Amino acid sequence: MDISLIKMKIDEIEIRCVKLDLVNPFETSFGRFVDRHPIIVKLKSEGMVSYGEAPTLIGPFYTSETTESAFHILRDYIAPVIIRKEIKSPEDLHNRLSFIKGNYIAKSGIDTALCVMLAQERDESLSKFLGGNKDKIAVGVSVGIQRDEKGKMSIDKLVEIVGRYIEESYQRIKLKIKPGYDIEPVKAIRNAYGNVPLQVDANSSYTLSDIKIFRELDKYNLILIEQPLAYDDIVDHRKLQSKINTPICLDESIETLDDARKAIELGSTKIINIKLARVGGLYHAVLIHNYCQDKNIPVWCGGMVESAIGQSHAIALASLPNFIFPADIGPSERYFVDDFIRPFISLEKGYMNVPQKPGLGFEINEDFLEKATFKKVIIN
Ligand code: OSB
Ligand code: MG
Repeated sequence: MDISLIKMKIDEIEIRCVKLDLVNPFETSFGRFVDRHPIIVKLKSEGMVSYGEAPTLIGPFYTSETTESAFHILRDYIAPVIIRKEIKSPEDLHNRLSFIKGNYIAKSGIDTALCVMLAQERDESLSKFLGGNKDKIAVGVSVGIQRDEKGKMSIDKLVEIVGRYIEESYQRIKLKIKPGYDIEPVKAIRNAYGNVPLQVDANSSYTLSDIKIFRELDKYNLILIEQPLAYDDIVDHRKLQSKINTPICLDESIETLDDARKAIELGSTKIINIKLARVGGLYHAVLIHNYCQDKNIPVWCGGMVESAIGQSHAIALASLPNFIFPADIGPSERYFVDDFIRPFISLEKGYMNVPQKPGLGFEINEDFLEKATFKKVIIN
């Protein structure tokens, strides 16, 4: 990211909590969701506007943050230190925010809006601004735990849904697993579809005492196992990695560049899921990407069912060279009944085009943004 000599005076910050209805419920080891509650941040600067997203969950189920906590941090701690200030670069922004401990998802809301604004000011696409060099990115799909009409977990339904995604040319399948729903779904997919690119995500639902399950999973040629153990652990992950062949890929445990460095040095992770919101936004996502590239650790771009605004930031990020494995980035129609971008972001044979227009590269539908909003504040 080139950080030379541009200055943006932030004239107005709009922070909105929005609700988006999902087309299908999304279930992981930490819960089942029928809608999403991210925060959309809109910045105004000298006649230009830009949009950021803090893709919070309604409760502290994935990380400790929530929609309300991020709204509070954005309104009461982030906005006051940047409103009517000249911001020179993403680095300058994060220096001003460094007094705020944690709260990475909240910070990503302002970071993404600012990066889009700076790219726009320089007449560059967000991808180019970040140092991206791909014009399309490979995408995979994260498939939640499936249930039948009676609410019982259903492997048959999972097999059917995965079949449809394979037909749609998704480049990799990721299955959500949890204790009691792990070997069986993996085995069923291998039996039905052979050696398709497959990985699993436990969202920190196991402990070291489950080693037998991981030894068993080791037989299925998985690309990786994502975040098997506690969200804040890197020591037990190292112990687990030393006992299995399948690469462990940390998600929840990596919130900073230092977390990445320590986990790599310890041998706790062989691949990193870089989720830009979880690491405080695009600036730190790029730093972690660069560090991992230097250490020969491949990365891929994770997602958290972002709106199209957040997906567009992720597409730009995933265009950087060390994003080796397919991304958890999806077309709007797979996730939401309606979304903020017109036309919907779409998928072509398992790839997404990286917009080359300046800034975000997509048009925002303000009418739907207003309709989806349940709480907002404007600071100027
Ligand atoms: O762990 O990767 C995760 C969604 C919300 C919170 C955490 C995770 C996820 C996903 C969604 O897996 C992937 C996607 O955006 O399609
Ligand atoms: Mg994950």
